[in-house]
Parts: sequence; C-alpha cells; structure tokens
Amino acid sequence: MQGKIALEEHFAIPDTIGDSQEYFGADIWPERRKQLLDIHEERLRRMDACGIGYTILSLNAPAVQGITDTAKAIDVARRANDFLAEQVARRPDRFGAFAALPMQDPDAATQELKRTVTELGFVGALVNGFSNVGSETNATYYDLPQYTPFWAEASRLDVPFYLHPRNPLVSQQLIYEGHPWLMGPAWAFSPETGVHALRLIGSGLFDRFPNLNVILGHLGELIQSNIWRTSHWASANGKNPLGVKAKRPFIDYFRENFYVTTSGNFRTITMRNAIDEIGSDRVLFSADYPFEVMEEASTWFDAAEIGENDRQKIGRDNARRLFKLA
Ligand code: GRE
Ligand code: ZN
Repeated sequence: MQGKIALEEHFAIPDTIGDSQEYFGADIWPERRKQLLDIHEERLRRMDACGIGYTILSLNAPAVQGITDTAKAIDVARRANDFLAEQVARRPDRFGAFAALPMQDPDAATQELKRTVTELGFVGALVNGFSNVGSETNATYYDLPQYTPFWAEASRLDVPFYLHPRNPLVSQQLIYEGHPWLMGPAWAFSPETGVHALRLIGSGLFDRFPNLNVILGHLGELIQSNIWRTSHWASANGKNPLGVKAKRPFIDYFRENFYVTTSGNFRTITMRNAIDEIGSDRVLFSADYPFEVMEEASTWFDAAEIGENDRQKIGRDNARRLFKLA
C-alpha cells in the first residue's frame, strides 16, 4: 500500500540517545544509534521503499520521563521539541511531530503541549509512561489529581496523547528476577503501559473529558485480550464495592477514547482482534522504527488478510482524520 502514515517512529537527540542502548548488543547498537539520530537520510529512503508517505516522529524512551531533575526534564523536552520542529520544517510533506513533555511538572507540561501544538504545529504528544519525579524510585502516574489541568488543555486543543511504554520501577521488577529477557518489549513494557491506561479509565478521566483520545502501541498493550474480564470485574456495575470512579463500563471507554497501533506487533490475528473489539476506525498502522524493521512492518501490513477498505483506513485514512492532516 502506498501513502501509509506511521506514528510510533522514534528519533533521539544526544541528551537522550543513551536510554536506548541497553536493548541492543554491542554489535547492533552502532547501527541503531545512527538510525535514531538520522531523520532525512536512511529513514526517508526506507519510507520510500515501504510506501510510507508520512511519519509522525517522537523522541526515544524513557528520555524525558526518566529525568529525575524536573528543571532538566523541562529543558530537555523543550530542546528536543525545538529540534524536531526544525526537522519537520525541512520536510513538512513527509514528517509530523509529537511533543515530548516534562510531565514531572504538570503546569510546565501543559504549557509545552500548548506551545508545541499552537506555535510549532505538532499533532499531539507522546509520553513514555510514568515520570520519575525527584527520584528514580518515584513513579508518578497521570490519573492523579494534579494532572486535571493538563488533561483539560489536551481536551481543549483536541490532540491525542500517545501513551508509550517504559520499563516498570526497579521496585516493581521482582517478578522478572532471573528472567531479564522478559524486560522491555518482550513483556514488561506492555503490562506497565496497559495498567497505566486502565488507571486513566478507572479514575473517571474520560467522564470529565469525553473527547480525549489516548493512543496505545503494540496492538493495545495486552488490554484488548482481557478487556471483557477487566470490565466485568472493575466497572461500577451498580455495586461498586471498590469505589471505582469511572461511571461506565471500562470496555466503553476502551472503544470510545482509545486508538491502538500496530507498532512492533506484526500479527494479523491480533490486528483482527483489535478490529473486532474497537473497530477498524480505531486501529492505526505503525512500525516502531528503528526498534523494529520498517520493511517487516510494511510487508506484513500490505499483505495481511483484512479487507481492502480496512487496509486503507488503518494504513492512512484514520490517521489523516485523527490528526486533521491534509
Ligand atoms: C520503543 O519502542 O521505545 C522500544 C524501546 C526499546 C526496545 C524496543 C522498543 O525503547 O520498541
Ligand atoms: Zn516505540
């Protein structure tokens, strides 16, 4: 398929590049490093070869979210966003931008979202899970009350919030002890990110801001396969013994306030499951370059056994509508 749009595609700046190194052996890292730092050369050549017409770029992970010094987080986010804006300005026909946000300071994050969307033309934000506020042992999640003004601004600006993975806090890694191969993309990223999304739902966030859209990568971070059961047990359902704040069943918010992308999860059965669960209007193509091979994502997607109308929607038209692209 030509003219695809991809939206979980990462770059890095010198301040953040080191965060991605641990996922690769010394043999592979130099190539990944180069790919993360490149925007206009290899990336664009691969996009051409893959039929990807437009890429929405985002910073690598955890990057800003992992910076314990809030003033530094604010500074790195701002510089990353300014750098990205300059790159997009060179090729606005091929690239768009998600903001990196210093969520450590809800007010600064709100201002940066507003600045990047209204002044730099960014189409939303991509945030790498919880923020370490003041310490590496702190995890601050965005359902907490101090984020209400932030969500109000995201709702007012009407831009999506991409909740991207990071690893759980060290204090939460006991279950993986002795099994380091389950950290990161193999498993640990998804429950960390999926639970964060369920926290947003259960907090009643989407009752307060019904037009908010949250995007999850990796075909839903494991939520979709358990959503009936989570909804069955966690929703208020008239009984509400545990005091959940959300008024309606969890599954309703998953269908109405979430999008999922195919980033890093090139499995037709799972994509069809997402189409069945939330509808082909809410599934979006993505690769997760350079953590995944752009050609593998595209070759899989272009030939996947789904209807051609769905391929056009997932490959391009849904993103065009969601991000109000020309
Ligand atoms: C990512 O998407 O950010 C990512 C990593 C590390 C490994 C795989 C991956 O940061 O997809
Ligand atoms: Zn990613």
